[in-house]
Amino acid sequence: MKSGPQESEALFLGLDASTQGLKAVIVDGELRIVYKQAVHFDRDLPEFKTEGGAHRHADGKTVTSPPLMWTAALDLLLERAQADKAPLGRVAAVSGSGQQHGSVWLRAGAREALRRLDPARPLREQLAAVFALEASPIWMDASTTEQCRDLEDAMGGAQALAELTGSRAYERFTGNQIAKIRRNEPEKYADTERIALVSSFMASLLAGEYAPIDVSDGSGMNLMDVRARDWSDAALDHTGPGLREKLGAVVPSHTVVGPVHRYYCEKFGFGRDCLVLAFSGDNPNSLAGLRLQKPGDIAISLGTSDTLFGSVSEAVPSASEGHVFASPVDPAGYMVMIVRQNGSLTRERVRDRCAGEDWAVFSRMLRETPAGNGGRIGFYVDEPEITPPLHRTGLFRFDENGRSVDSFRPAAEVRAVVEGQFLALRLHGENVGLKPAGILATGGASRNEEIVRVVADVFGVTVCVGEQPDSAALGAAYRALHGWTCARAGRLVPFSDVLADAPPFRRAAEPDPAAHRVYSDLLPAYADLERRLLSDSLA
Ligand code: 5FX
Repeated sequence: MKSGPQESEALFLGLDASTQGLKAVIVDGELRIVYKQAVHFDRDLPEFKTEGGAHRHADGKTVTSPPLMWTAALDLLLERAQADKAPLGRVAAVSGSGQQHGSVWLRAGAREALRRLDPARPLREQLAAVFALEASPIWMDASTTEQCRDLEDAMGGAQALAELTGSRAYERFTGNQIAKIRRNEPEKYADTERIALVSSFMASLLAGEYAPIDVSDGSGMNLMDVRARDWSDAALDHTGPGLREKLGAVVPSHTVVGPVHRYYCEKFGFGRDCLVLAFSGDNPNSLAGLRLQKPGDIAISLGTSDTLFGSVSEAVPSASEGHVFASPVDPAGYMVMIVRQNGSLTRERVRDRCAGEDWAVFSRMLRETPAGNGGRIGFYVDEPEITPPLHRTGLFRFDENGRSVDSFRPAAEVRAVVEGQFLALRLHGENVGLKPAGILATGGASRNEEIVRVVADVFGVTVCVGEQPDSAALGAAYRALHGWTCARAGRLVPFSDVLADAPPFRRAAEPDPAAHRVYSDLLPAYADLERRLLSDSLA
């Protein structure tokens, strides 16, 4: 970043309102982290009686969180920062991240309450009465299957809805939650002046004004035309009357919401010209935090579930896999996200059964077996799979002729689980238009060199590794810097320009062209077998 003497003092705050807590990361103009703080909802705000930040209801499907807890957490976090003498006065801009899909229902009068915030009284006291719903539905909620089917029917089917909004109907997506509340609690729907996402609600607290929803988090609602980057009238009309007004505008992710409210200046020492930038969802912010700004930049997070997300230039939405969101860092681009349920725990089960519970043995078996496993293919479905939607669990193994077999020898089993996972990510990534240019592997399994080698060979690109703890909060801080830079320049500055000083990630594996060819040749057979399993699973 080019900076004058004053600018060199400027700092950028990223907040992350996740399911379990609220975090803050402050970076300087060279992207160095200068401060971190966190509030843990269960531990630090026990009066809200959450478990993992949420309330699971007796029906087993409804999951909510109290928005007043998120409100109280902001005061607590900033009090802690102030007690630590964090340099809040030098924060030039703040942006943030919220768990995706969750909604905050604000009644008539909430806007006035936000505008009138009084630094002499805590937020929770001043805002206790603004919520039309005291329990906000969050992303873990699975109670809206009926609304999902209704929406898909009304929009011409799952693929048509995906074409329009970037995803088929998902229970957790906000539009379906809105449709349920509108039907079950019409008086609360009527009483609601603004429906915010968790992200835009947190931005509203800081700005003391209703903050718009950004296009990237707005893509997780089944309500936005993902290409036009505006609400879809057809989806809105189906979901509830007057919804465009209740949702407010949907804006590019680098939009300035306004200056921080004087509440934060007087109480915590923020500068009066500190800007609030639009907040976004946690996955979009992680994309920013992992610096995946160019089409083809991908991250694969190898955790309990394996998640792939990356930047693409075209939207190729699919009803059977993944999500297409508007990009949080490129107003003309998109991001795709694919989640595979059977990740680390599935690898671990195979390790325990076949490699004496030892990762070193697991790695040796990978080293000693050939790429492509002699044509053997396995599907290890310990839990119902999300991508592809395979509800039948079990272990399904096929020999080189596509014949179902009961077992593989241990080393072939080890190779089959790893290859199967990455072939699936490649296949489903390609189905939503992903053309990888480079991969950043994160999460526990990215420390295993042999696993990373399979990733490089399956995708045919260089794999870098690097941990980026708190990537959503960090991404929000980077976006604060980006939005602030654009505001000062009076034009869109490419996100890559503000990341120019970021240290590179470590290159961990280069693809072997011969091995990559083997996988490319194997992929059609893998796709056929997967189709077979899917149709058997539906039968
Ligand atoms: C994404 O679609 C999800 O539902 C989750 O990753 C939430 O964003 C977690 F906060």
